[in-house]
Amino acid sequence: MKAFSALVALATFAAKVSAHYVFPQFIVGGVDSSDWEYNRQTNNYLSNNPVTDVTTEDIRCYTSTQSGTAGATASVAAGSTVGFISGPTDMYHPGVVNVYMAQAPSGTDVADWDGSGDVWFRIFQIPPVLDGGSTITFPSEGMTIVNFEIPSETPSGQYLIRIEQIALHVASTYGGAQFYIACAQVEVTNGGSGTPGPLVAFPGEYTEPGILINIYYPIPTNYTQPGPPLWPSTGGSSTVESTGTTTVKSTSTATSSKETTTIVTTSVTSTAPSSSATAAVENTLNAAGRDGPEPQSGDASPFVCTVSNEYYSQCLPA
Ligand SMILES: [Cu+2]
Repeated sequence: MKAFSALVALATFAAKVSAHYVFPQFIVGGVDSSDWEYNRQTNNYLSNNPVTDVTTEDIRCYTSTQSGTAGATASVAAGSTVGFISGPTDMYHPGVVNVYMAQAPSGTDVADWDGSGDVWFRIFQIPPVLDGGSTITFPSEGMTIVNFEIPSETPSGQYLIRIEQIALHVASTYGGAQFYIACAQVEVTNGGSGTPGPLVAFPGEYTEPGILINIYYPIPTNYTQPGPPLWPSTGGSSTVESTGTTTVKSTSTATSSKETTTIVTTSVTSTAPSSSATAAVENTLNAAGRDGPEPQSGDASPFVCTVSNEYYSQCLPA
């Protein structure tokens, strides 16, 4: 019986680590939706397996093998709080969260729209917490509910809202990062008069910074959250000035003790930093050596990770 119990325990553990997760539920008006009510049913609704190829259409909403675009459209007020719920498990991988929105072209019902083109702006993030190389922690790890606000400046209209958790536990080789994705269909009401941006495309936006990274050794000293600057820019609203020019400054040094700071100052007549300026910033950041080397033998990593295939891996305390 003892051997049997051990076997059951092992099987349970194996099921847990391979279960993965999806985002079937949306929260609007404080009410949890049913599964895939407002969220488009994703390819992995049964397998829960992640997207690992950033160049595929599935990096957008992960719906390529689903017929039609399931889901109703939720009415949400600008400035209100909405959310996504993961299932069947919490987001048990270490990783970062981004939330994007994209407005359907006028005259197009969002339920019939694929979200292609330079249309996505980033409104929310849960980045890692770093302390200069001693530790890196991921606040989204273990979360089940991700709440965020629809910016009050968002114009009224129909939108897709895209959530992703980028799991980074096996991200030290190209194609190792795991994207857990869902897109909800919403109609924003009582909107503002903002001009969302910068606008990016999926696929297209993601390459390596913040995605190809070894989070275990050496412990990163800084981290580039994938994606364009948040809209509206956060934490620096007092620094936004009407200067008539658009400048993008960034500071990124190997000795920085906190995450990379990107300061965006934009004029009231400019909708967004130019893409070339953004690209320059990203190139500069990439040159900081964020993609750490592979672990060395005898390193100080607290985990040993075993990759069985692209969908199954586990990291255990060394
Ligand atoms: Cu996994």
